[in-house]
Amino acid sequence: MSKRSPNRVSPFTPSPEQMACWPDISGNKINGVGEAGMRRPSRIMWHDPDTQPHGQLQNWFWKQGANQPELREKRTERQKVINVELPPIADEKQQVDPADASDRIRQLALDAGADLVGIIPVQDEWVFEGYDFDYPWMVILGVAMDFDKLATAPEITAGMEVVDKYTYGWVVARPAANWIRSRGWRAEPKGGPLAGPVNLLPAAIECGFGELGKHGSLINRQLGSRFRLSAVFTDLPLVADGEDRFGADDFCAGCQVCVRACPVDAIGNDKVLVRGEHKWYVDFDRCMPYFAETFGCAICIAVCPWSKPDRAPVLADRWTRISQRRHDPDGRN
Ligand code: B12
Repeated sequence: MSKRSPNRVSPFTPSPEQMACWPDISGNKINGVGEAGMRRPSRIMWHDPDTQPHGQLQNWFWKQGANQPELREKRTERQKVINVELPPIADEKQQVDPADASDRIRQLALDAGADLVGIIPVQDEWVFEGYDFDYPWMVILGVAMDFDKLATAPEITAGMEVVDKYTYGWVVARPAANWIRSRGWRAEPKGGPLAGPVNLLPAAIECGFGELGKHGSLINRQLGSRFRLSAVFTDLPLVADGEDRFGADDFCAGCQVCVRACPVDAIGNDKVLVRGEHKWYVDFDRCMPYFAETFGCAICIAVCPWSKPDRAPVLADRWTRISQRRHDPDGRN
């Protein structure tokens, strides 16, 4: 039986113009596939193009979008939001109780429209190679994506929703950053599309946003795979949140929806050793060519069974129980 779903756009042949932009090195090698040792991630995409082997390809991707008037307009709006100047940091550093500060930050982000907020100390192995980064804390924010728009993936409507939600990620991060600065501490908001200094997924997992799915994105117990991330980096001492596990990893092990839907077979059924961790991994060299010609694809998160509106809480409830029975059948823990 073929694992291909009937509606796959296959086979896909990338355009010669795109392929001319590809470097000789495999993106999977850059990501550290097969490496047993832990190390910082290397820059693969969405950094300064002159500092990464796939920089020319990144420029080509930007150009494709710039040729689409609607997308270009949304990108321009986003840039305006990114460019808003930060208020100065107050001269006098106020001592704020970490628990009170964390509550305040969480509330500010929620009031600004964030759907998820988590707080975590930054770990060295999350920081991309080559960045000078000296913030000890980060606040991570999640903003939900519109399911109907996402479901059009790989059409441009899904790509435009990605741009909109990147813009919104900046909007929801600014009030917390501004408040921290008004107390005399350093704080910087950081949204997409550029990667910035920190690999966000391991940080978001650690502060309770959910589990890594087979499709290489997070699965959250409320929003499934349908959300984007932004962050605030700060030196204000805060209180860390903990992980949230509810069986998504076990669910993914037995589900093949994204594997079958991926037009370019970039998603596998087995975990892969990447920089010292066995984890779900999406093949960069297969994913990227299609991504580059579909304004960011997003089929994998659109078809994920957890992404359907109202579905994630039901699945989380069910899979918490299944997973508990599987891993602790006698209920000893
Ligand atoms: C570069 C990048 C890409 C690249 C390459 C990704 C890659 N895996 O090689 C491309 C363009 C292909 C891409 C595609 C997509 N991306 Co992308 N991408 C990024 C970006 C900017 C940097 C991540 C990176 O460099 N990864 C390469 C290396 C470091 O990856 P890795 O070692 O394999 O580690 C990955 C995971 O295994 C996990 N991870 C890393 N360490 C550890 C440790 C442990 C213990 C665990 C459990 C997991 C874990 O996190 C990493 C995320 O890629 C982030 C934003 C950010 N600052 O983090 C968004 C980001 C990860 N992408 C995102 C999304 C949604 C997508 C797409 C669905 C596209 C879309 N239209 O939305 C696809 C999915 C394909 C995929 N999963 O690979 C979201 C995920 C949000 C979420 N809810 O999970 C992010 C966070 C953007 C955002 N701000 O919201 N992406």
